[in-house]
Amino acid sequence: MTDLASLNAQALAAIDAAASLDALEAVRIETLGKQGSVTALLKSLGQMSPEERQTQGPAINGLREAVTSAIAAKKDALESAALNARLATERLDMTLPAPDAAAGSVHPVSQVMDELAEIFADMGFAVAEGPEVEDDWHNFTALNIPETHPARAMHDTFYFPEEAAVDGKRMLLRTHTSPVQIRTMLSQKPPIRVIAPGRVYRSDSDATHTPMFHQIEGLVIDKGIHMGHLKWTLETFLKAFFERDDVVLRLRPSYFPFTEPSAEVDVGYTLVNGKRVIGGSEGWMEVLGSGMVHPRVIAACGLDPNEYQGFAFGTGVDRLAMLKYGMDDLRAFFDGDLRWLKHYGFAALDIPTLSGGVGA
Ligand code: 2U9
Repeated sequence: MTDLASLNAQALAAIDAAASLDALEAVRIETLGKQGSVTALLKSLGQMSPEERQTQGPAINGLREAVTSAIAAKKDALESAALNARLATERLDMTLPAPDAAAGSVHPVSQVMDELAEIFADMGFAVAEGPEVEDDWHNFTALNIPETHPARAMHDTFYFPEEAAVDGKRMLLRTHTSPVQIRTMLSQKPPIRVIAPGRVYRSDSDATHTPMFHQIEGLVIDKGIHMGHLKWTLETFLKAFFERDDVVLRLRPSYFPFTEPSAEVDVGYTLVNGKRVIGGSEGWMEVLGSGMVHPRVIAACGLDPNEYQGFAFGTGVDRLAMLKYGMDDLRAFFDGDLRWLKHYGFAALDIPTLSGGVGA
C-alpha cells in the first residue's frame, strides 16, 4: 500500500512538474504506457490470489484513474497556457496608425458632395435620391415644361429608343435632379427640406460642358415660405462652403419654367495677385440658379399652392469644386488621369479647412 501511495505521490509530482506537453507525454509513458509503472501494477493483478486481488484491485485501479485524470487536467492547463501565449504574441494594437498603403484618393466631386450634404444637414435638409433613367412627366411636365416648351430643346436630352419604352412611356436620362424633388413631393407631406445631389445628362460637350455632370438642387416646401428664406439659406450655405464670412450675394432676376420669380445668384470676389478670391464685391461670379417654386409645380404634385409655398435652387457640383479648389478645365474631372487625381484628390476622411483658391 505504501508502494502505491508513494507511486501515486511520485506520479502526481511528476505531472505537476511537467513544464511542457512533451514532458507531460513522457510522464504518461512512464506511468500509463506499455512499460509504465502503473501498467506494471495492473499486470501484477493477474499473479495475485483472489483475496489479494480483492484489496489490491480497487487500489491499483484508483491509482490509474487518479494518474489519468491528473494528466488530462495538466494537458488542458498546458494547452490553454500555450494558446494564451500565442494570442499574446499575435495581439494587434488597433490604435496604431494603419500602414502606409498607396490607396486611391477621394475625387473632388465626391469631396464637394460630402461637404454639401454636411452643410445642408446642419440646416435640417435631408438627402433625397432618385432614378437617373426618368420618364418625361417627372423630368419635364411636372416641372411646368410642357411638350411644346422651348426648354425641352434647350436641355439637349438623351432619349432612349421608342422600343425601350416602359409602360408606354419613352424614357430619358434625367437632364437635372429636379425629378427627385418631384418624387419627394409626391411621396412626403410638407414641411419638406431636401437636397438632391447626383449625375445628370445633357448632349453637350466642350471645355465647359460634359455630357454627364453633377448637380445639386435644394427644395423647401412649407406654409409661409418667401424669398427671405431663400436668400438666408443660400447665404448661409455659401459662407459655410467657401469658409468665409465676407461672402456677398447678388440676386439677379432670371427665368426658369419651374420657379416664379426666379433669380440667378452671383457671389462677389476680390482680385488678389490677379487671382479671384471669393469675398468682397470687386467682381461677380454666377454660382446658383434659384426661385420660388412655381404654383403649377406645387399643384402638379397634388398640393394646394394657396396653402403651400416653397423655394428651390440648383447648381453644378463640378463648377463648385472648380471654384473652391482652383481647377480650370471641367473635362479633367472625367478623364481619370491619375496625376490629376493625385494632385487634386483628397485623402479619405480628410476634412479640408481652407479654400484652395478660386480658379475661374
Ligand atoms: C422642383 C421645383 C423647383 C430647381 C432649380 C435652378 C433654379 C437652376 C441650374 C443651375 C446650373 C442647373 O447645373 S445647372 O445647369 N439650376 O438654375 N434649379 S431652381 O428648381 C426646382 C426643382 C424641383 C420640384
